[in-house]
Order: sequence, then C-alpha cells, then structure tokens
Amino acid sequence: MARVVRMAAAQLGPVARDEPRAAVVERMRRLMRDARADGCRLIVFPELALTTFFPRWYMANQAEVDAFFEVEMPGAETRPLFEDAKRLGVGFHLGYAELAREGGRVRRFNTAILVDTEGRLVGKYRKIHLPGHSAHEPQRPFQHLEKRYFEIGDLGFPVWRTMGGIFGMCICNDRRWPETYRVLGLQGVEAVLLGYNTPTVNAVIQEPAHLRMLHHLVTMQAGAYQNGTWVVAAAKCGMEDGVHMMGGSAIVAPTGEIAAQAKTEADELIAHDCDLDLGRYIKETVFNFAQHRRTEYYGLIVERVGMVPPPKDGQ
Ligand code: CDT
Repeated sequence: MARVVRMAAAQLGPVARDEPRAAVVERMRRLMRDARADGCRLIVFPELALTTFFPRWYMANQAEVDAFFEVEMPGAETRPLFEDAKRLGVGFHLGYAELAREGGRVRRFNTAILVDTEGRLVGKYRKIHLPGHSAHEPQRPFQHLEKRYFEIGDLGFPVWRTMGGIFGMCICNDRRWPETYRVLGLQGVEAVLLGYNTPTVNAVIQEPAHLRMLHHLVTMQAGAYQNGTWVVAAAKCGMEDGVHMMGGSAIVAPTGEIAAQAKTEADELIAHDCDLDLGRYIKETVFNFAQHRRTEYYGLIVERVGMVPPPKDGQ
C-alpha cells in the first residue's frame, strides 16, 4: 500500500522588523488551518520564521540581537502552533533563532524543529552551513551576519521515524550542499524539510535573479534525485525591510521533478500528495548505495575542506 503523506510548504511573505511575534504566529495558524482543510498532515514553515531576517543588520548591542531569539520552545507566543498541531492533526517544521543555556553558557543557533501530529516536539536541527561573514562589512548594500550571530550547529544531520516516514531537516544554505542530502540519504531519508531566507540580489557580486532561482531549484532537485527523497522547501520572501527576498517555495519529488511551486511572494500554501515510496526504486537501482558507492575513493571529501589544485608545471 502506498504511503502517501500530503505535505505543504507554507511560504511567508515579509515579516517586518516591528511585526510582533503574535501577529506572525496568527499568519502561520491561518496557513495551518488551510493546510488542514486541504488534507495535509505536515506543514513546513520558513527559516527564522517568527521575525524579520535580522542577520541583514550589524548590531553592536547583544541585547538588541537577542530580542530576535526564542529562549524557550514552545514559549508563550509559539504554544498555539503546538496546540493547533494536536487539534488539527497537522505536524510542522519551524525555523527560529534559538538561545540555549547549556553547560553554564549561552549558546545561539539557527534552529529548526519537527513537531508531530500530536503536538510533540520530535526533532531538532541546528544549522551547520552558516553563510555570510562575521565582521561588519559596511561596503555591502546589506549584511549577512549569520557567522556572527550563530554558532555552527552541533547536532549533525539526524533523521526521525515519525508520521509514517523517515524525515530529515536542514536550513537554507544547507540545501546547496550535496553533503547535506547524502548524510541524510545514508540514513534512508524519505523527506527533507527546510526553510530559507535568500536575498534576490547577491550582495558581493553581480548575479542575475534567474540564476539565483536556478541555483535554489537545481540543488534541491539534484539532492532529491541522488538520494531518492522528497524535498519540501518554504521561503520567507518579498520586500522585507528594504531587501528583496526570493520566493520559489517548492515541493520536489524523488525523481527530481518539481511537484509544486509557489506563484507569489506572499503568504501562500502549496501542497502535494507525497508518496514516500516513490524514491524506493531510485534507492534500489541507480543510487543503491550499498551496491555502488566506492567509499575507498571518497576520502578527500572528509579529509580536505578547501580546494587544493595540483601544482602548475615546473613548481
Ligand atoms: N539564510 C541563508 O542561508 N541564506 C543564504 C544566502 C546566501 S548569500 C550569503 C542562502 O544560501 O540562500
């Protein structure tokens, strides 16, 4: 019997810097109700969904930065999402800035959680590929200070057996890296859930908007096909506090095909009946890892971080 889970990507339009958490949560709750009405069992919200994408600003005052972080999950403002999950029977993936007190110190991560259809928190992922820079670079039209405001995630790329399938998570820039999908693929992932905030303009080099969209889609399509998994990706997009953020939320099938894609740059739900067995033939044939992977030749992937070209003639 086919294992079909109807999944949704809940794209969010811009969240203004002064928009209260409670107002954003109300927008998300409406999308959850729409997802329920559409028969969905799982909904994916964007990266740092509860606030504006604050790494675009340099802030010297840590208290000002910390105002964008959640110190508990659920907290007073996010609890309704958990209650709705249980009441509606719709699980969710949510990205947020996490302030944790661990080992006697304060730690800050760009985090995503997975909540099941009973409203239980079943999984947590902390973003590993943090893009951007750590020092203020005033020459840029806008900053991308994820390396300043977050630590590198320390939880690896786990998967969870829940809601009838095997689910993994990553966050935004992680989706561009084949390593992300392969580590999840080696654990049999059937759906990779992710949110993103991607500026339409490259702040350091001229790059046409159509290429930005191509790179967003092509990496997810390759990751899906090469690991026989669904990929469900939700943007926060539109003109947010003066910076245009890319839309293009998508549900990608294990075949690499785009099954659904957002049309707007506003709050929008896209949904698809995802057959979790669709990737099985890929996992059992062309990408049957046990039969075909040649790990004896892959050592460089973990031994070497940066590219080292061979010496030039005579050197
Ligand atoms: N949020 C996030 O990871 N955004 C990046 C922008 C890259 S430019 C520094 C992304 O990969 O979409």
